[in-house]
Amino acid sequence: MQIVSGNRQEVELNNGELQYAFYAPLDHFSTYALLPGKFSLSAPIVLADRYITNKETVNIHGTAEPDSILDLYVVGKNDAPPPFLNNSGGGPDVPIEKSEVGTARREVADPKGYFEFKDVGLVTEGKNTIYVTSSPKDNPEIKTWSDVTIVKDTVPPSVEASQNLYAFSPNGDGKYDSVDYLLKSNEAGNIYLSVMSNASGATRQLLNQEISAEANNEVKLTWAKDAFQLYRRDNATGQWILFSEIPISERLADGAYNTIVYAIDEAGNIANNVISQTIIDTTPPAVLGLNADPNPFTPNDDGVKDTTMCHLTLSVPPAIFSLAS
Ligand SMILES: [Ca+2]
Ligand SMILES: [Ca+2]
Repeated sequence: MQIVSGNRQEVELNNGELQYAFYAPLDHFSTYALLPGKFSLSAPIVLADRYITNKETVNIHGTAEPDSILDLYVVGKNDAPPPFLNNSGGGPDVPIEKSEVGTARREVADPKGYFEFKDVGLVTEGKNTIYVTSSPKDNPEIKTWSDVTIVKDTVPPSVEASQNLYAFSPNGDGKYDSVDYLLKSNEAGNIYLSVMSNASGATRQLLNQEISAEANNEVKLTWAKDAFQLYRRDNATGQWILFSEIPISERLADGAYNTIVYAIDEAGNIANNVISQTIIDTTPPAVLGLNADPNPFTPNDDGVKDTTMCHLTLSVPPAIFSLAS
């Protein structure tokens, strides 16, 4: 192409396509070897190895025009956009070395267009936007770009767990046959609930359940005689809907069971444990003693020892008894 003084070359956005535009004063006739009217440069495809992370860095990779020059900008949620976004055409961008936002690095797409930026530092807790611009090797003025959002989260979730009974008797008699646990995490991720048995002095895991959870959305786990049942609330009605069931194939011994609840957020941060105890007590109360006074008594209305006072001593399990009121 013949260089003409006073010309202007730009890339313009027309109908969603970037087009190369060449302007020159036509004060004389020359023969220009112009490129076809459209200049095609596809925007890079930008991917990350993690989109929510509790790490300081992330790996960015993708594809771009083969051999194109790629610049990377990391912009924190409170930072101004990178200079090239403020550029309204003409003039080069602020050189990346002098960029005041985020960090910047440069790579070259390989002959097949693949590129990778390793260990890109995230600049802020929360949302980080990573921009990758692509320019042809010999034409840095022409730029396309894509971005990807990475959330850095180093704060552990907090989990809440409560139960409606501290002791129950899963024997199918219709009384205190199950216990409900309500579980909630303040962040999206997973809630984990394990039930440990200490029967016969050996610690054994009865249940180790991973439950996917939305932020502040309660789930309910019911421990009954034959199964652990997981319920979620129906969004429309608010009713508990049975979601899954884990059968219990053994008769569980009376005694104390520990439940341990914790949560892991989507970035992998782990909540503190909430540890609680649940007692299984299926032993019916037995009459341990009966004392009558007077004994014997003679209910014959003769006015002598017609009544008696009975004193019963019962083996009512104190835990059940206190909850029965
Ligand atoms: Ca978190
Ligand atoms: Ca019962």
